[in-house]
Amino acid sequence: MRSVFRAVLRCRVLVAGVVAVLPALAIPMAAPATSASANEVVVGGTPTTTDQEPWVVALGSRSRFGADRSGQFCGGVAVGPHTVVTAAHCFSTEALGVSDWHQLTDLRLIVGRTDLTGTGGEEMPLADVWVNPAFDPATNAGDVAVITLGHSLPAGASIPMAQPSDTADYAPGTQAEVYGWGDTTGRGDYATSLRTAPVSIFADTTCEKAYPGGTDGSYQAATMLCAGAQGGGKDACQGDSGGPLVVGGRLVGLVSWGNGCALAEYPGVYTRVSAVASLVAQHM
Ligand code: 4AZ
Repeated sequence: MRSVFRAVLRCRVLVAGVVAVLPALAIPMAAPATSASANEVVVGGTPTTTDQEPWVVALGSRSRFGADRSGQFCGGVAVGPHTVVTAAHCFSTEALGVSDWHQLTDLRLIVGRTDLTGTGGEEMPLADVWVNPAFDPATNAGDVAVITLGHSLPAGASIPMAQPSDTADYAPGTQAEVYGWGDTTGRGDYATSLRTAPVSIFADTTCEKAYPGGTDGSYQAATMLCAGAQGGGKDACQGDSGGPLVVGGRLVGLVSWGNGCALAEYPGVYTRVSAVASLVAQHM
């Protein structure tokens, strides 16, 4: 698998052939829909804008992912004037095609561009990237990276990270919002304009039952949380990785992994921000 998009294609071929149950590994590996996602809009429901949610940012490389959507391949979240958090797996060799992000010379952070086919907002080079050395691609635990920018983001463009003391604010059943420019159907239909979907925080026991361990990853309540909709139909998907899950104006999760997209029995899994907030703060 050489790129996110090729991986998606490969899996779609698989799906077309047989109903295969193949788990998704983080961003580069798209899981086939077992059946449910055919008519579902994944990052669902509604368009939004970077004017309304200025802390939602995109990572792009035109040379690797094509120019039509500003090269977008992952999301990210501004958490400080010079700091963006995203998923560690967005910086994997599988995603970037090179082992060191410096080699992808047109890698940019895209800020303030709701519509990726336009030229609004700004494209910024990355000054530095800290990829969590403890990220475990087998379980997907610790899926966080911190990007430092050479110059400031627009004032007011950041969102606070949830802290361990905030955990009661997103108990199971709480509504959250996920944001991104990723696949809207689970069939490789990438959005050109920013979208958001409401999802519910699920109980850790539900997440553990869905992902007891195996090739797709294994759910670890201490460092992950999971969210979805009753009956499926609302979820993050390929291309949303690294983007925000927000409750009450706080960043509680980063899109990380899951089996397919929007399937009732397989919720989306997120990096638990409160578990990595102090680690992120050390790299700000
Ligand atoms: C991915 O591959 C991915 N449905 C992101 C989110 C989910 C699955 C896969 C959750 O980037």
